[in-house]
Amino acid sequence: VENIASESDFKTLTQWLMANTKDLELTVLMAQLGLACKATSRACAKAGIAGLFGMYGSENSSGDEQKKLDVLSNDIFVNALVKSGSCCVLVSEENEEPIIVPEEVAGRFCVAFDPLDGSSNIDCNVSTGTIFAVYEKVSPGKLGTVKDILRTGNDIVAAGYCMYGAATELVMCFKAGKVERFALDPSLGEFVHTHSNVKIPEGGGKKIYSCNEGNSLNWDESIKSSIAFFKENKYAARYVGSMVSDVHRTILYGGCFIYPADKKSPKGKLRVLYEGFPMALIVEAVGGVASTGMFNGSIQRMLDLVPTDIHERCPVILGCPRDVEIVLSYYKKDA
Ligand code: AHM
Ligand code: MG
Repeated sequence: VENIASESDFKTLTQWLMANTKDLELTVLMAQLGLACKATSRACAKAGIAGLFGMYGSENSSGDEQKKLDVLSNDIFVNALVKSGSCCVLVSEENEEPIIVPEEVAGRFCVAFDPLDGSSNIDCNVSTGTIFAVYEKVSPGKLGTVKDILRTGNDIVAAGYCMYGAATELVMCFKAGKVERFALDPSLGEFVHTHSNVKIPEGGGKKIYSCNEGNSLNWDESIKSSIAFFKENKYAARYVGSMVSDVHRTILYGGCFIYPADKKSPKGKLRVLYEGFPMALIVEAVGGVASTGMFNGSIQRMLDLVPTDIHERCPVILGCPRDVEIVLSYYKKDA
């Protein structure tokens, strides 16, 4: 449902949250996530002027070298979430260990996030994004534990992403709910609600496949056959290299996004908790499919995975049912 805001009648993220969540603590948390997205958007927009491009000079949890904007955006999210009083455990791509929030300021929720995904695109001003998943604490007491967040994707209570592109857009969804779209109005400094109940195009939309074909020599036969099928059927190739942008396009235009396991990376590249799960939840909620493809001996629905490590990886095959089913059918045939 399109709901383009007029100059005199619009709904901000805070107004939308107050009208649509009965849970005050969750409202506070989502508003703080929105605030951190705005601060990150501001940092990306003025990076060239403020000297924020380039390396920071250290490595993150996965051994990737950190950029200045990786570190800054991580600080923005950690500070906003700890101060919100609504979180007990934070897992960030940029922190090797989970952050256990001190008891005095702890709340009910656990958040896994990648503060600035698409690092390779930062310095040349190509779109990046933030991805997040929210769980509700299950262990007793005020202090959270890592077990509160090492859970299947089916337990997620809210998930979303923010894209720092030509416009800054926030897309989010509460468990089993509708997917909502907000755009940052820079002059107002507020996220304004633009679309309700976002759906992937019926029938699959544009014929687009999205993957890093530079890895194709390492792919398994099923992925090779799938991409060959897409080419034979006149699909277009589109790959930004920022998961948020590639998934956002897939949701709005259709097609599929693939980051498979391959000979070099038998678990794939993307991380379960703060890349795979939140995107899988959103993609399913818009009517798409999110799978791992053949992984550990079977084809698995991504949200059914149970991570045992906070930085665990998984292969990702997601998008419209038309195209994901093609990939899965090759996996079934080759099994
Ligand atoms: P990052 O978290 O280090 O930025 O890596 C994640 C990104 C995703 O945004 C994107 O889908 C993928 O890595 C691109 O990887 P590649 O450069 O191998 O194609
Ligand atoms: Mg990432």
